[in-house]
Amino acid sequence: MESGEPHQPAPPRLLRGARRVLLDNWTGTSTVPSRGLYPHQWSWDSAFIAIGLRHLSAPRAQRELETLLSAQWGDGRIPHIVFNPAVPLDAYFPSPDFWRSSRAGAAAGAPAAVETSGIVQPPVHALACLLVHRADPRTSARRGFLARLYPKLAAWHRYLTEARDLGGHGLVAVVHPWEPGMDNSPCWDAPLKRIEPAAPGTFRRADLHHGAAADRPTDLDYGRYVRLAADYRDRGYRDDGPPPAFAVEDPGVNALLIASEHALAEIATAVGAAPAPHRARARRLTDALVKRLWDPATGLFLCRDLRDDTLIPERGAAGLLPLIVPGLPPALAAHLIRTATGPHFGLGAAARLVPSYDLLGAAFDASRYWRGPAWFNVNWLVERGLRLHGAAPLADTLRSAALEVAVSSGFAEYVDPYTGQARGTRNFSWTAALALDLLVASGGAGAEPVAWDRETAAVEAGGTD
Ligand code: 9WN
Repeated sequence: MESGEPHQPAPPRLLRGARRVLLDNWTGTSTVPSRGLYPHQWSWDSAFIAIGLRHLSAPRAQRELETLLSAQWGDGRIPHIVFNPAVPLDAYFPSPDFWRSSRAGAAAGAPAAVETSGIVQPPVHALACLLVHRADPRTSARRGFLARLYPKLAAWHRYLTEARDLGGHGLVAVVHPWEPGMDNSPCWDAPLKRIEPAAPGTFRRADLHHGAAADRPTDLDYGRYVRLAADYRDRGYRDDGPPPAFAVEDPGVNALLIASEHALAEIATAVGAAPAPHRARARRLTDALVKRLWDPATGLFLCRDLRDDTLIPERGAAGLLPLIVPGLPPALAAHLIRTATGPHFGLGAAARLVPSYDLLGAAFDASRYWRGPAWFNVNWLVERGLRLHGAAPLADTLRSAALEVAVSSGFAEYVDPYTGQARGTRNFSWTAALALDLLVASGGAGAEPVAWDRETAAVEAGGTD
């Protein structure tokens, strides 16, 4: 580290490094999660990226979200990938010719002019829009940022709370393990067992060209992901009709929706719309979240498998994410914090960063994707939740650890939760963006904007396309 102190954060190095990652990964209208492994635009990545990008260029952060929302479907869904037509088909799998959104999704309102996936990711977008707006309210107002995005965000939340309330209990259900963003979490092992995998020779993974196989999901998991996605596509990406083979109520997705619904209430106020319906919906969702997914025995929120309406007995990091819900009952928040600092997640003790899965779980693997490694978006959310619920000293500890590890790992996609050693790809956009956000929040860097290029200058001058 530049300072010569092995365990001190290095703000100048972090600032320079994070800026370089975000600059290199910018395509002109949005940011790729990583140049090699993920060469298109991803939904929740863009939300997290915009949260960091706002400190460097608020217009560029606005543009990031606008680009994503311009690919919204007529039924309100925001697709989990927006494909860049300039990228070769074999650079990422599943590619646009697998999803075939403009044809297969036509009845659901898939756009004709851009190819996307047909599934979704967690709704962090309204929260991101609000934070981006706050970074530079004048430019935001001049560009009509919130006024243009508010109806789109409202339609997105309507899609989730109506079309995706598959259990009819007032919570959103996911229909594919990629939807909650934590692809191969051990929470999906039991529901995935029922799925007949696509035959190995029928698809070609591209991810193994960019990373160690031991850090990535197995071929068997991939076969099941492909089968579920193909089945959803073949039913026209419709959410009515017979229940899908995989349907789970996930605490992370629902907690993020609630946090975003609170943000939407503030956005509504800013654009002269009524905030009350959003607040009421946030309260209803919070009640349902507690009723359906809180498990007092483990002190954690669990996933519920809608096929047999039972809680899945695995401790995933998504179960800690309700900490970001403003209206969470204080006793539950206190219990969740005890769980986070206990032996299963090791926060402030055995683990440097919160792992993606139970340190003591039978399926724990410190290297493999969402089966143990620590991810920076999860840690950013937990840090925020700890602060929200009165645990500022613990949040400070987590923030310092995240800043150190972000730099020392080369802005890794994920890290070993005990050692902080890099796993997955490097120069990963949300790691850089969220580290930057934590750095600014800690007072370690000014929110000094940078004029990156002429294109950004044009957006700053008021263009909206
Ligand atoms: C599938 C882009 C995405 C993240 C997900 C992460 C990973 C994709 C993949 O990469 O998923 O969507 O190919 O493995 O699990 O959270 O959004 O960074």
